[in-house]
Amino acid sequence: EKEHLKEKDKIVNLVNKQNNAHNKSDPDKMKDQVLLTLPTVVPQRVEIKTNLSRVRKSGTHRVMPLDMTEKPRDGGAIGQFGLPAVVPIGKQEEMRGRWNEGHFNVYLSEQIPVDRAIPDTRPQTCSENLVHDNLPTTSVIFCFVDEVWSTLLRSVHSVLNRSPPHLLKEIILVDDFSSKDSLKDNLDVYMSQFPKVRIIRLKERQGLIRARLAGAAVATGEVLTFLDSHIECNVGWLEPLLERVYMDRRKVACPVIEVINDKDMSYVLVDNFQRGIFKWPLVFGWSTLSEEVIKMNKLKDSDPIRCPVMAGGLFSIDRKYFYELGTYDPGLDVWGGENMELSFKIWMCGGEIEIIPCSRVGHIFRSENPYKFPKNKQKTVERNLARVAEVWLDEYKELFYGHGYHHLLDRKLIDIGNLTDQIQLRQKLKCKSFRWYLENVYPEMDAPLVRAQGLIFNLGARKCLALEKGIISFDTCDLSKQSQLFNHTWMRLLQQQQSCIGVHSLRASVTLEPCDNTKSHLRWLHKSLIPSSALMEHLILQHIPKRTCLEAATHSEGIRLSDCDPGNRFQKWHFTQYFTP
Ligand code: LR7
Ligand code: MN
Repeated sequence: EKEHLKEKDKIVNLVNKQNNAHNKSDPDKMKDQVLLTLPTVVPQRVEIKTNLSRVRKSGTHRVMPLDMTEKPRDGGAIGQFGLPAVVPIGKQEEMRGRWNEGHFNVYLSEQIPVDRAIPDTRPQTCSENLVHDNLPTTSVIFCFVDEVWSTLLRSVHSVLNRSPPHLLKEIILVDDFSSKDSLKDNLDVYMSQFPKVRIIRLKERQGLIRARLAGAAVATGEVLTFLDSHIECNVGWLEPLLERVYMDRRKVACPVIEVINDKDMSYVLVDNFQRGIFKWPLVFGWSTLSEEVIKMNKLKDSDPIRCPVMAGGLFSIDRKYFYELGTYDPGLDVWGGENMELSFKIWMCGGEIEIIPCSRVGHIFRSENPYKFPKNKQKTVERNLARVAEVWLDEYKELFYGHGYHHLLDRKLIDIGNLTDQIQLRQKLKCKSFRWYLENVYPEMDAPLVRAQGLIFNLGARKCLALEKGIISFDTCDLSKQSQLFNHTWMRLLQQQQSCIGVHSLRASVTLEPCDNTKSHLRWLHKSLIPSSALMEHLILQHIPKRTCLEAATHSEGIRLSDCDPGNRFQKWHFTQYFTP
């Protein structure tokens, strides 16, 4: 109950902090905004009109009206207005045959107009929001590899059709060495009708991280807007993002990511009040703010939501700020982890990440990547995450490695590359610690630095382990004695200060060694030998396949290794305090 209340307070604090921070933007601009309520002050603001009916008024642009929802080019087409499309009976096989081209319904995507209308899913309250009329321009960057043709076009059209022309400086398509020649030739021809679209071709596969950097390098807009290449921008998507960046250049603004159904291509709106979070070992996820928090803070569904981490693919960032932050770690390969890297960098080095509910973009979520990884996918992502952990997590990197990534610590087997530049960058920017990040940005995160701590009590001997003058022995349990206090760390070390309990390689006897996270012979699993039991009892030496348990030696007052035996009380150990279930 108490814990629960503490949790609640933490969340409330966070949201309060969030709300305060909202008002802490650039003081000049805040003043500007206040002044704007007086009619005599010049800068004008434009209202983003929100109309919640499916249909929105069309613009006047001759080639591609700003928004085509009222009178779409082909009102009767399938998938029009974001409605589910159906594959005719006779086409089922063709549909299945083409699925793997993109790991979604490629057949249907081709039938749906490239400029279809989708429902305007913005919350009603967005209509009360105003934006400045002198917003910065943006370069929209799509990088892609072997993207499905129809989907790529729909992504580009949605930007062309639903972005105010004066704010859209250019669209940069970065082809990350696609293998299909047809895609290449057709794209050149097709895009030549749009002066704002530029195509960049990478000479070898770089992966999305370096592909984005290649796009950013040639961008001329004041703000960079990155998008995945299988998206549909919704009505009014751009202005609220640019408004946020304009108000404070250290704000990184993300749209709400809605779902384009991979099976029927329908546009599905998502729940409000979701934020991007991560769980160990650095796994991205969504989490909904609780009713309570929303009520207590009187959050409107159009209020920006601060996010500990971003999903990764869709965001606007001030171009110069992106470079001040040192962009992405260019040592990250192909896919994965870059969203964590940039998120930690932004927060720890003075910026903020927000989801802007008045900006909405649909994304096709696919079950598999439709392109090949030059190396194995898992290994690529792991290596990327290890780079992120080493540069940004400080002492908390043990939580990352300790959640299933021990093997990454063996640098003889896994080369994560040189990190000097990244570490120097963090120092140069005087970024805050990961502890600060956890306490201030993501206090709900469970991040105990060790798995268990305190006395290590032996059930058979009814005494506690003690370490005195470099010798391991038993003593009457006493919490006030430093010599009896140990940690069971995330690397599974049994640690007291710099000393760890290990095993002599030849004699198989218990010894003390300087702690070293890379040494597997110092790792002890703490668990029950009875399969269904939740109790942690036996301390099992991990590196010996035969499973050897730590046992209190009844006569000698010492400890030894023995074959594991679920019934032996002298092999059962308990710590004073556990941080893991
Ligand atoms: O080698 C590559 N080169 C590329 O150019 C690999 C990919 N790409 C392109 C690809 O064509 C696509 O346009 O990069 C873009 C992202 O790749 P996806 O669509 O395969 O990624 P995803 O949507 O599965 O994954 C999410 O996490 C990625 C981690 O690296 C990126 O950050 C993606 O941008 C990100 N997508 C989103 O945030 C959309 C919402 C998904 C969620 C949650
Ligand atoms: Mn994607």
